[in-house]
Parts: sequence; structure tokens; C-alpha cells
Amino acid sequence: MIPSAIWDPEFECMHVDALRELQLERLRKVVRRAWGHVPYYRQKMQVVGVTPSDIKTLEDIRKLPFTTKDDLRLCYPYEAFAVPLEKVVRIHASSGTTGKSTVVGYTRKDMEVWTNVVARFLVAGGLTSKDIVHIAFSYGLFTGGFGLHYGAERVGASVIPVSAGRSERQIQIMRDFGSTALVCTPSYAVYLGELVQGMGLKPGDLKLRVGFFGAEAWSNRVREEIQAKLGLFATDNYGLSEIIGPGVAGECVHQNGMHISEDHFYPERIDPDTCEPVGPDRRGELVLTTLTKEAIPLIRYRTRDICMLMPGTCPCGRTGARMSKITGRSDDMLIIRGANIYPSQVEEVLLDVKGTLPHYQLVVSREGALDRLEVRVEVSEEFFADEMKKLNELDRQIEHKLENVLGIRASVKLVEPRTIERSEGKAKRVLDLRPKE
Ligand code: DLL
Repeated sequence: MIPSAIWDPEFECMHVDALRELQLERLRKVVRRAWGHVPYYRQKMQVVGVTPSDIKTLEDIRKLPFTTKDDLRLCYPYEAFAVPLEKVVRIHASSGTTGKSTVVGYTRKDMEVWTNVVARFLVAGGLTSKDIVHIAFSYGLFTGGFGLHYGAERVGASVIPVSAGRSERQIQIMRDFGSTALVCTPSYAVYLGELVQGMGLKPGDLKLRVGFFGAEAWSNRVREEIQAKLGLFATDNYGLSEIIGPGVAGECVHQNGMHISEDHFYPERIDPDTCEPVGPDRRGELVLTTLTKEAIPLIRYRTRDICMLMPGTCPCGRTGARMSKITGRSDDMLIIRGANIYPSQVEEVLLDVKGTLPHYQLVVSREGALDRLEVRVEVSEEFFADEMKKLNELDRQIEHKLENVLGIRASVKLVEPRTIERSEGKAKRVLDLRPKE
């Protein structure tokens, strides 16, 4: 196993009672800040009849209203800021695929916290100052490139800001510069792994040792695939622009849940329909409160990400709660012929089927009045070279399993390796071609 150190033991290994005390103190401060400096928040609190002095215990957080992406859109661009712009040293924005983007700002202190929490998960996953870090996230409004860059520099590693795109050149740079750590989305790592093979290279031709992948959901099977193809040890990390960017949570070398930096981000889990808290061993929507952010304090932000929280100390010594892999988003549900379908259900079915690759796409269309779901799945080279009979069997097997899990029929289209479009950033799993109502 890769050895790892602890970056910030005072906080990462804090006794849980002391952590709760710190969280309460910080929560009260952040609520006062929002009330005092963001009129939009004050109004929201007034509507539910709560004031900062009502927050006496951590449980009182439930009295506070939730914040959603729509709230932030209404505050576009700067109305959610709790500090004047002259105190803001960085601005990022999240992609605006479904409307206006949300704009986020950082004070100098926010930058310090951000850098530090990214350094935490990098060190937890095995990064050291001796590493050469190849960052293939895009640098720009997306928080991935700059977030990982600053954190890796803080650890003292040598950082190569390659950014996204020109994949063959990426591999050339990894070879020539002797990169030992790779940072990108897991789907791009799979693609780079395929390209390494396609270029006739073996994992040993690269010096990669560790990989830090995040920004989208991925399964443990994809992890195995990346580890085997690139010859590295892969960990998952999670974050979102609204909260800080990458650095909310990350796995340690035990690869068993992502440690949340609970001294900066207070996690809750709710049932997305009733908004009531869910029990410890049940999945729920993650709700986060920033405990230290100055520029944009966010209270009870509904992330829409579905996960479980695992309490208890990890063998690595960190005491904060760990979050499981994200298994879906409460808003990525598709309604097809009345059935509620999550892309992650399809992925789960495919993971069980030998011969399929982790590249798939759901194509939803409308024929007459009826919605149609086609699941395109790449199959491995060996399978494709096989006789037709075997492919038909595989097709039928997947259709049968999908119907069992989804409750509706989906047609399966097996496609050749490398025919589903690859992305340099987050993978696009759903193509909804139905006319917008
Ligand atoms: O994706 C921040 C980030 C950059 C995280 C680099 C990790 C590494 P956004 O573009 O605002 O920010 O997208 C946030 O991406 O709500 C999740 O749905 C998804 N997401 C992020 N990390 C993970 C992960 C960045 N490890 C949204 N697993 C979040 C699953 C993830 N989903």
C-alpha cells in the first residue's frame, strides 16, 4: 500500500467532542455573517422566523432555511457575496448548462482554506513533495485546475499545469517530464489509459504512481480499470464550486470513503422529497454548510448529490465523517414512460456484465407519443471480434437485467470500442433528444 501522512493532524484527527464544539462556534459566526451582510439571506431567515440568536446547538441548524442553486442564480452575479469586491481575490463560476451559471468568490483567507483542504486530500491519497503532478483539469472558470494546482504546490510537489485537451501530447508530457501523479476526471483517466495502450506503451513506460480523480461519479470497477491501465493508485475526491471547489472531501489510502473536512464544511443528509434528515446508514441528499467561508457563506446548501455518511475513526487516524461514493443526483432522474430512471442504475447493471466497458450512454427519444430508451454500451475488443451469436446473447442478457432493474424495456446497442464520444472533462452520460415541453 502507498504510505501517506496527515497534513493537518490538529484538525483532521480532532476528538469528535472538540470538533462539535468548534463546528457550533463557527456555525454561529457564519449565520451572523450571512444575516448581517447578505440581505437575501436575512430575508430568507425572516420568512421562517429565525434569527442568529436562535442557533444555540448544532441541531438548531435545522431551523435555518435551505439554500439552492436557484437562490444563487437569483443573486447573480454578486448578491450572495458577504464582502465588498475589493476583498475578493478570485472569482470562479460553475458551468451554466441549465441556465445562468453561479458565480463564486474567494477572499485571501478563503484561498488559504481552499489550498489547505486540497493539500489535505492530496497528502491523504499519498502525494509527497517529491511528486511531479500532471494536472489535466481545465484551468479557467471551472475550479478543478486552479484548486488542485494550489493544493499540490502547497504540498511542495512540482506542478505541471498542462490543462485539458490534446490527449496524445498529454501522454508525451507525462513520459518526457516523468510525471508521478495524475489529476483529472475519472472518465478522462480511462481514456488516457486506452490511449497509452493504443500508442503501444505499457503502464511501466510511464512513472505514474498516484492519481487523484474527481468532479464526476465513478465506480470501483472504473477505479480498477484506471489502476491497471495506468499503473497507479487511484483515489476519489469530491467538491463543488458553490461550496469551495475541490477539497470538500477526499479518500485516504484505505480507499474507503472520502474524509470530509468537517472543520470547514458541516454535512447533513436529507430525504430529497421530504427534506427530513435520514438515518446514519441510509442514502440521502448531501446538504453542506460552509463554516469558515468569508466571501460567500452558504447555509444548508442542497448539493443534490446522493451518498451515505460513515461515522467513526478510519484506520488512517482521521476522525471526521467519510462520505461514500456519490451514487446519483436527486435531479438527474429521467422520467421515461412513467418510470423514474437514474443513470447510475444503468451503470450498476453494466458493472455486473462481463465484456462491457465503462463507456455507456443513455439516449432518450420520442417516437409518436412514446418515449424510447436506448442504452449504448461499448464492448471489449475480444467480444466484438467474436461470433454474432455471442454478441446477441450479451445484448439479450443486458436487456433482461435492465428491464428487471428499471421496470421498463430499454433497447441495448452494443458498439465497438472507442465509438462513444470521450470528454476531456466530465463525461456526458445522457442524451435526451425529446422535444422540450
Ligand atoms: O466538479 C469541483 C471539483 C473539481 C471536484 C475537481 C473534484 C475535483 P462543479 O463543476 O461545481 O465542481 O461540479 C460539482 O460535480 O455537485 C457532483 O455532482 C459532481 N462531483 C464532484 N466531485 C465528485 C465526485 C467540481 N468525486 C458537482 N464523485 C457535484 C461524484 C462528483 N460526483
